[in-house]
Amino acid sequence: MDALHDNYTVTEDGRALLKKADNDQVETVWDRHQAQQPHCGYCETGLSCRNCIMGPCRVDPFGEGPQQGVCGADADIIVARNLARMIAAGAASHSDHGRDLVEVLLKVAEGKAAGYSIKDPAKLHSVAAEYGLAVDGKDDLTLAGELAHAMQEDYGTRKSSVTLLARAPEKRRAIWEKVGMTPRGIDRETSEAMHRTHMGVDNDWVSILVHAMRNALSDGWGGSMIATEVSDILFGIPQPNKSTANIGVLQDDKVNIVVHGHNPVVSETVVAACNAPELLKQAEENGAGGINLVGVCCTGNELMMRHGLPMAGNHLMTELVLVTGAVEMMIVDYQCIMPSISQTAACYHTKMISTSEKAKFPGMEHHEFTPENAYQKAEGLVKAAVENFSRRNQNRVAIPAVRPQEVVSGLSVEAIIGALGGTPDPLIDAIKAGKIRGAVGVVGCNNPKIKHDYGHRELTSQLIANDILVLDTGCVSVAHAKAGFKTLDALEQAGPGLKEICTALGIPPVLHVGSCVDNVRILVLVSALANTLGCDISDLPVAGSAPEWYSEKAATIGCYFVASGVLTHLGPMPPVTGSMNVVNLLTKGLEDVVGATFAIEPDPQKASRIIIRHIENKRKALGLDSRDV
Ligand code: CUV
Ligand code: SF4
Repeated sequence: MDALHDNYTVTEDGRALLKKADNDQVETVWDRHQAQQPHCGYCETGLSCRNCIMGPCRVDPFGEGPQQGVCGADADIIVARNLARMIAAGAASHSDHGRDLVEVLLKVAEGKAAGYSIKDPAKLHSVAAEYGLAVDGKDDLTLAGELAHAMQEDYGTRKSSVTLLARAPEKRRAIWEKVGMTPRGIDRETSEAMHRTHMGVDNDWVSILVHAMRNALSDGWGGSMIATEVSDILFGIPQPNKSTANIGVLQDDKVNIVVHGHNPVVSETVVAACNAPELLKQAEENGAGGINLVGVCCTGNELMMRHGLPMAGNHLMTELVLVTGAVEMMIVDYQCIMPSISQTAACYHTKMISTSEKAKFPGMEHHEFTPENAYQKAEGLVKAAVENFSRRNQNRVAIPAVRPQEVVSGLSVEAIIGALGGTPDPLIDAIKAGKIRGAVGVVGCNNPKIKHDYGHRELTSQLIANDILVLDTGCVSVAHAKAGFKTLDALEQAGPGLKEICTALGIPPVLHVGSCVDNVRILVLVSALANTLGCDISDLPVAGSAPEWYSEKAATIGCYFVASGVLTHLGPMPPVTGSMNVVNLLTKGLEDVVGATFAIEPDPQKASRIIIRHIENKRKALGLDSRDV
């Protein structure tokens, strides 16, 4: 069994907990992944369709069985439609997260959201100005209301393009205009994606995919960007901070509360409640040494970025965190929350709490959070967690003895520019001088198809050793944190040029820029670099990578990176191999359309070489020195 666990994860805490899960007879995501083998080949290649009930249909990849669905759709059409629906779901998820934040902003403006406030009025003013609002002499709440309404307009269809698209370099916007990818309303593009992929609508696979890219852009430069900006306005722009990561952040003698999901709207109020003096006093009275709030997944990332909150683990660790038996309560919002986790929790004393009407789970207690009641709800939940401490079954508690790894977090674009002394110029100079070869956003999830955190660690260690600056978000950022990449000590593993520059700036070689919606911070940064250099994003020596992605949201992120001109590597293969036309378009043809493609390579070593070669080629094209790889 131990050998098997070594195949599941590269992490020490993960292996220890897999062993405990076995002893405790708790099933994990890896067990269920085994039980699914072999996966359906039609679905894996994208060749099955159930878009209508003349079907379900499938196309035989070997050319022997049927080559068309009942309606006549062939492999190209079916694969393209399936991919488009995947991207629509990802765009819908991130953009709906943004919408919830805009609604909180509006309630704050109306004085109806007692637990929230405007933490960053300067950002409120600057974003409002970008929306063309008259900001002078207006008080914060009036402006917040106007901005919320203007953002809601972006979701609809009344404009020819989403507002924040203006942040993209002019050359990039011209490309989108030319190829028909300029995103109009956020909801419009997603809704249109569903329309186009209905039986008998868009049956030109190229045109389906062009729209899918436009849909992804409506999220990247629309819904997700709004999510990040409003989070900063409401909760503050992240600034560099010190934190810790891995399972060792759970504490034996304290009330452990874990927040899980993506939207900081709920968890920010939990942070506040955990500091309430009367609750801390109650924890003591119950025999606990205090309240220990930690995060997992992207909700954890949001709180780590803004509060330096400790991080217990990423996607594949979410069940295992509960297997410690030391968690009094897990509070979830939405996205990437495996419905299995309430079964896991049922083996221990852990209380499981859902908070959003759109994300309910069997076996969880539901406590609906609204902007009006959020803080009160949070207080009530923390109180219940404190009370649950005495119900711990000490025989089943075992937190693996790993020392929490130190982490530097909070590298928002504002913080990065701050570290650079107020302008992106020092970074550009370092790139021009060849000390830093380029930058890569390593982002995305875990997937049991890939050894947990292996892809992230391997790829990133190669990149930094080759003088490439790494920015991370999502589950990758947790993997990197646990591997120790986000400390100044990690500069020992960096190439000489990267080490020199990062040492001078006092930053690690791997920068935590946030959660998955915060991938837009990378778009903002590359736009700033391109604008300063007077070039397009596709001219820059940069790339994106999702070595262990699993989710529909990650597919959408990959698409908006590529459509924005950034070569993007994917570890796991998306379900497209049933159509060589689609594969060729994604991995080659898009170069002529948007100046970037996908590169698909499960082996992180090989992937690093693809990325390094790409960066050196881009350097050459810019007239900078380039190394042979
Ligand atoms: Ni989005 S990164 S599993 S929690 S999308 Fe979720 Fe953040 Fe992947 Fe991880
Ligand atoms: Fe079959 Fe066409 Fe219906 Fe899909 S849309 S299920 S291919 S008939």
